[in-house]
Amino acid sequence: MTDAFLSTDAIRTLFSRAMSVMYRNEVPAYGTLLDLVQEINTRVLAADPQERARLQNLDQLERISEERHGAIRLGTAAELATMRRLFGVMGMYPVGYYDLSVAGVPVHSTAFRPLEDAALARNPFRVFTSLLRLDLLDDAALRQEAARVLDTRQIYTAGCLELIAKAERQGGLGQTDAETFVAQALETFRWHAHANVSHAFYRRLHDAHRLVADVVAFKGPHINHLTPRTLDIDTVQRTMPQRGIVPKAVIEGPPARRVPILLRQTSFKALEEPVIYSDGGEAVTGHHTARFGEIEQRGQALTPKGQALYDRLLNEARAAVSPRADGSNGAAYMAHLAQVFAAFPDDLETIRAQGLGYFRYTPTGRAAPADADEADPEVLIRAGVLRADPIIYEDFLPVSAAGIFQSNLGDAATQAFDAHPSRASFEVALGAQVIDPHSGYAQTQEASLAQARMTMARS
Ligand code: OOG
Ligand code: NI
Repeated sequence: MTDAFLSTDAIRTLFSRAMSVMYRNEVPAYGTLLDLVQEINTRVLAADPQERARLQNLDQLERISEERHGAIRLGTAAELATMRRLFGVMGMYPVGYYDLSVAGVPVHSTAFRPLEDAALARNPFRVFTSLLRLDLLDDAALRQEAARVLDTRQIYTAGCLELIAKAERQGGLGQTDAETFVAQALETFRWHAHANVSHAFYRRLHDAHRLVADVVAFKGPHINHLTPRTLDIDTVQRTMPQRGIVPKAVIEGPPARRVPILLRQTSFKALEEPVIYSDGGEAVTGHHTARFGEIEQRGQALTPKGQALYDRLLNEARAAVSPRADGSNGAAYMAHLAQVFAAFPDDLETIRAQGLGYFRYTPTGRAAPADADEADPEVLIRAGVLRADPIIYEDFLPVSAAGIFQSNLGDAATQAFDAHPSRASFEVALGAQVIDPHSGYAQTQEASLAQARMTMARS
């Protein structure tokens, strides 16, 4: 008999904590950022007892500063298909399709994350996972050689592959297996200072695109950043330089608002790290820039209508002032962004009335009218028997992701690729369809309302 299976949530938590420890060792500046985030979170909570109580109620206080996501970049379809199975062991599934070719980055991506409310509440850790698109490069000889290098590498340990298969066969892993699985999986995400290619070939890859070198030249898809949650992103952004870390030029996403929406994120710039190339016996050393730290602050998930308004305003803001990588117009950009976003309603009543955001409905406990099971939710809210709280956004934003990529690929002029969304080919590589993010939010909203009506009808 096998011992009881560990829940996928528990395996995910073992994994995210182990990743955090490993990354702090590998990238000390990341530890500095984590300390800063923690300090500012503590300060925010001390100054705002109401927010503190709210988070305590949600049982989120203890893990407030823990990692929320990380990111990797894969080289081949086979690597992606196995990654899907690896994350499956931890209850993480591919949600959303992000085409980053539009922003000059030759990848397309998904985010592996938990789906259910309860799982997200226990540990929302996600991994933004990109697949390199060699097909977008012009140089056919380089494409071929890069594909050959990628096809001969094995990014998973034998032990990891065995335990993935065992988890699939049995429907889970016991404690001991889960611990071994996490230790083995960690090997895939570790930094390898020894490159897989010669210095000359590294240069060719790098000249084609920095990102191509980052994926092809190494033995594995090193985790390139982790991202804790901050309760005050503007303050962390401002304070980073005092701790000796260089923030990217601007905070990505919407401006600061009374009602936070979607996702705001910023990062410190990737560090130069020593690399040893494989030049047949001889050790040739050089540098590679890839790994950084990021922070995020999440707000309300938007309906397709709200998302369309967000996209329109963001495009409008960027058409007038586009943030320069050197930070020289950062303040002007942020100020202009805030101005343009004045057109996005900033109170929950209007957001609800205009159908811009998703809400979770709960009964307040006050006696409900007899027709509570069919009355208009707005009437019930006005009567004080129903409350509506914003549902938090759990996904990513393509323009923001591109900004994070770009700021960490160096400040050289961005390369243009023709927009080539190719969701179908991504799904073939993945071996599954990606899940539509909106369906989850809409379902949560509807289910909460149905549940609230049932509860009110019974009371
Ligand atoms: C991923 C960048 C995207 C985010 O938070 O939007 C991302 C990468 O640089 O590989 O992590
Ligand atoms: Ni990120």
